[in-house]
Amino acid sequence: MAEVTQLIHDYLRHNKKFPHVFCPGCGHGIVLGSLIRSVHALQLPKDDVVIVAGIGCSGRMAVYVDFNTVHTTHGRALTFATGIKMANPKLKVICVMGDGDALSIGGNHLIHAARRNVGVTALILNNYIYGMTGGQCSPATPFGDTSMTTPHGSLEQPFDTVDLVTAAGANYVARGTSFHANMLDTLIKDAIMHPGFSVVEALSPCPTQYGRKNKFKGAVSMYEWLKKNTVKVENRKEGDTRIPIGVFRDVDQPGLEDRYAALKAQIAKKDLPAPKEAPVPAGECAPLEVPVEKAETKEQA
Ligand SMILES: Cc1ncc(C[n+]2csc(CCOP(=O)(O)OP(=O)(O)O)c2C)c(N)n1
Ligand code: SF4
Repeated sequence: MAEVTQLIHDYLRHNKKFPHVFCPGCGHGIVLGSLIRSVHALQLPKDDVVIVAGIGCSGRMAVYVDFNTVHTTHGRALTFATGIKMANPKLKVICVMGDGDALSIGGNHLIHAARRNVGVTALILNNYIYGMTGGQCSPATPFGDTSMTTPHGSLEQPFDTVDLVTAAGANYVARGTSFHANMLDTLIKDAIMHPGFSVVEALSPCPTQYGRKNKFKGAVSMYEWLKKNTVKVENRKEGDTRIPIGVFRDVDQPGLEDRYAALKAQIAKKDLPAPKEAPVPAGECAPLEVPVEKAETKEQA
């Protein structure tokens, strides 16, 4: 207990920014605890850590923690995070987003951060819904589930975050849940230390919006659901319909900031490879004849 109190004093802006906004039973507080325990276990100096967040209940994390923090606009957190990492690659930049933030308005930034493989950790808190704004459907809302904007059930298939960022090129991709807090600590620690773009999706119950609309009896039943409906990816057998959790991709491609630093060093040493020649078009090219209308001047008229 004393250790937890110490962590609260060390890592939270407890005397400035509390009480917090999280509803009773919300999974976001558990993910916040995991994030703090991970940074603490890695012994990272607080000044070397930057938390960048968008807008949403999940985005409030950036307000509560006592690191360098930037609470940005909805959907754009990854753009700020990319800039911070490129400007100062020695920082550990952790970008906290909800599923709406990361997959809907910010979906474009997510796939491009993965494609660029920039050295940022994206922590995506997936509660299957827009929590903060009253429970609208998100790109992660499961097919058939109810939300404020899908009262008869969603007709759309959701994104699979893991598949999406894996296909787009992220170096490290993992999924955990707020129920499996110890595993989540490990995944976040690994992600923070991994070079290149790392993504941890945390399935994190929203009892107030998603839970009520989808007939869960309360927060406890949502955690029981997570326990029953997930399986470690290494134990998954063919035909198992439970949600796999664990590490899905773990490769070591250099991050964008490393490739950029290498190029800068080459330029400084004037040690650049010759530029690639422009491709020669195949076949004969007839000069393009563009009809030019002669404008009549006043004198000619
Ligand atoms: C540009 C812009 N569009 C919309 C909003 C309104 N808005 C605030 S939070 C949010 C969605 C939050 O859902 P999510 O990102 O899943 O986070 P959660 O609250 O569930 O943690 C929206 C649509 C906004 N603040 N800015
Ligand atoms: S609305 Fe949902 S996501 Fe937001 S704090 Fe409440 S339980 Fe958590």
